[in-house]
Amino acid sequence: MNDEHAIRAFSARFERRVPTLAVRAPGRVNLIGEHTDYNGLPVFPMAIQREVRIACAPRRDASVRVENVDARFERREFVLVPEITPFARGDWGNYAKAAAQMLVQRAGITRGADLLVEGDVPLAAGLSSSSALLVACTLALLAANEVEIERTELMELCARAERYVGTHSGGMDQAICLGGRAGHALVIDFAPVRFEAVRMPDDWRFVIADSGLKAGKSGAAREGYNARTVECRTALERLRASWKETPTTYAELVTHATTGELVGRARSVLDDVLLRRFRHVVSEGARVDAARAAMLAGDAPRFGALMNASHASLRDDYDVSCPELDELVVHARSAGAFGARLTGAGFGGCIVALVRASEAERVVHALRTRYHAPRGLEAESSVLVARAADGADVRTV
Ligand code: NG1
Repeated sequence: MNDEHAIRAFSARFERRVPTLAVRAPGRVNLIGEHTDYNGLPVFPMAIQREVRIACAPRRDASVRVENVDARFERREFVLVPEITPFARGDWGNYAKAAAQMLVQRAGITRGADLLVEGDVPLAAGLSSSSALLVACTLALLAANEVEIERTELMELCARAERYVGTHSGGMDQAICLGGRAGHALVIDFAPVRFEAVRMPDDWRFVIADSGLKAGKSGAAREGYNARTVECRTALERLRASWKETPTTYAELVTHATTGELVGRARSVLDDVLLRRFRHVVSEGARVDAARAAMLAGDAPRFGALMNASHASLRDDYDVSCPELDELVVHARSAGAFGARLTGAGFGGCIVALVRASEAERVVHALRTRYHAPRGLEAESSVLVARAADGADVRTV
């Protein structure tokens, strides 16, 4: 939406008021490092050109009114008070409430705002539309209250704020949304959050393909996600109880021994399921380090091989893939990708594949004709060549 169009759309919804702030917050694709963030191990995502945008008019009172250009999302209103009661579980307005609750507690904000939301991040596709919405609402309310919070603190605050909607996420999505850098992917570490921007080689492209299977934040996918977080915690606790010198976090653990040694030692302590979860987490953390080195060296075959290994681990050890995602990665590889893997939490959503720039259109076409067209899925919007974008920002209009 251009500025003029945005202003007209805004005025039509909010009694001819005029927005003075424009916020954008990008979605993201995770290149490698899946289900590591909530275990305190690194991730390697990049912000993408798909984004959530908010036009915002600060108010004098404490009311927050949120409208969405997408008619599936009904208008929501609430007031900034010390304890903001959530809407029903799964309600989209809870992302605005999550931002507001966090900012009331952290910064004592008192000024509400009228917010008009629009965006083109596919929903429930593992591209982090929800965190983009939360971050966008946060930046809008901060600016409306003329409060500034330093970016890394904001990353931590937004990660914690998302728990308001019932998600115990690890912090990757909020960090990349706020910290993204055009032309770069970010290696992000946690506790405390810190990151390094790694320049994307000019002839690399990441292709994202949607399986068409929704991996929503409610329902089975969320239960599966939360179950994995518990399993990982349990695995660590069991190891700690049986190895006297065992460090207390995964991050400490991996500095003491190689993946092979850790898995070897865990074998006598953990049952089959916990052992496989553990093996995924520690091996995936190591793959992030190796992938960082491969990107710095411009070694696409190596990066691709690591993506393939990541997918196998997510499928066989972490049990978060599904036949559709497995099929998509096979198509991507056979069309010439260096490597491909599911991206995001899994249980549906998208895959990501590394291809040479000159091959990108060919791989996109192959995926559309082999996977999307036979299923009657909208081929055009289901496959995307990602561009590494800048993180979220707010400007006055
Ligand atoms: P998705 O479901 O792809 O947005 C989730 C978590 C991340 C991370 C990945 C798995 C949320 C908001 N995000 O991402 O923190 O744990 O799964 O690597 O739950």
